[in-house]
Amino acid sequence: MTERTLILVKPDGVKRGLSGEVLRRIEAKGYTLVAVELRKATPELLAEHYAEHVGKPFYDPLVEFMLSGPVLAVVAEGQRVIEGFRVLAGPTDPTTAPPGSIRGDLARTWDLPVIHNIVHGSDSPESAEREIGIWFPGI
Ligand code: YYY
Ligand code: MG
Repeated sequence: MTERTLILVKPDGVKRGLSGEVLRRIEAKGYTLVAVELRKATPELLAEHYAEHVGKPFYDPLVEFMLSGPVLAVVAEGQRVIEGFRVLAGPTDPTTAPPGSIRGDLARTWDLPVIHNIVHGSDSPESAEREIGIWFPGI
């Protein structure tokens, strides 16, 4: 089934010049780019985007990190792209994310209060619809 997902290249990825590499991997897999926009997040937008994490120990450092520079907001479309991009990204912890995945190939763990792992990808059809509405209302 064709579906859409919300992908972010986080500030670490943008700063390290990896936006093009992430887009390349999305397109090489055969997914279609529907929207791509360099954006500055806000605390309000992040409270919506990361609603499930508000109040957790890593939430404040996560927001600070996500505000530390621009993010590349992307909507991608394709067959099972929500699950498929999560596999391209790899697991949350870049140290154990397998080689071949974005996080496994391009990120490592730093001694920081929050994990820097280059990309975000929606984790379910419900999350994808909600997150696309937050970042690209009216798309
Ligand atoms: O969906 P995903 O990004 O893989 O992980 P989430 O559990 O949704 O957490 C969002 C974000 O928060 C994660 O990418 C890194 C950070 N984080 C963290 O620093 N420490 C944790 N124990 C859990 C998540
Ligand atoms: Mg998540």
